[in-house]
Amino acid sequence: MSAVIKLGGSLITDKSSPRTVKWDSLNDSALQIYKYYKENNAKIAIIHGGGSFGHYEVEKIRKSKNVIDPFSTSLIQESMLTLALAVLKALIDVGIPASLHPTHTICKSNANDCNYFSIINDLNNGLVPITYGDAVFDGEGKIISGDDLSVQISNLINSDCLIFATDVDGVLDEKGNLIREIKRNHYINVINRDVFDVTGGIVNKINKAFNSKSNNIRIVSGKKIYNALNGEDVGTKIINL
Ligand code: IP8
Repeated sequence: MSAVIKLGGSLITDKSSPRTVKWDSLNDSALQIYKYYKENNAKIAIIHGGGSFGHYEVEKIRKSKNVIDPFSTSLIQESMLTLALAVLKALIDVGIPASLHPTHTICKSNANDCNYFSIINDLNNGLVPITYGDAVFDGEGKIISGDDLSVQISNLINSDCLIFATDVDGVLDEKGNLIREIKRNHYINVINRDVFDVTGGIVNKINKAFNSKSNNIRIVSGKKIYNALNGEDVGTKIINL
């Protein structure tokens, strides 16, 4: 079994407070991933988002300078590496052999322009690679979203599932009810809650998810990661046919 799991920034950080990790959610996610990993001897890649680290930093920079220059790129990278170390620690603490691959060390300008060799190599050798949404400087500062990285990695390894874990039950309609499945080209009205999400929020996430070839693509609550990995009908299923 192989799985790609994106831990959303809203799940693992407190978006109302700069640079704040939600340790309870992060530790709980780590435990669920460990359980699945152990039971299935699964190949798992973990990607995480920016939350109150990266997104906060980008917003701050955009308000004051309007461009992401080399120094700003460095500040964003530092904030994301700090969050990545927290994720690494949480995974190691529950017994997952996690290895960290900072995106700016493997990607040039976008998620299609990365060298995923070290991630694939770790996966093939029983480690659980982590990477994350990040900033790179390629003539100008650019933000690479963890959603794009997740889709790319899921396609590269032909993962059985691609799970986007968030702090809500899945994709919610305007009344706050869970949408159980979303098909390509079907018009939906969703709640877009994200006040600061420089990479586009839920609608963008759904559109990106359609690019994965996986058979089990879901946007789920962080409390249901284990269930989603086991193929249970939880959260919102993205039907990519
Ligand atoms: O939260 C964005 O990653 P995402 C990363 O996965 C930064 O879209 C640096 C804002």
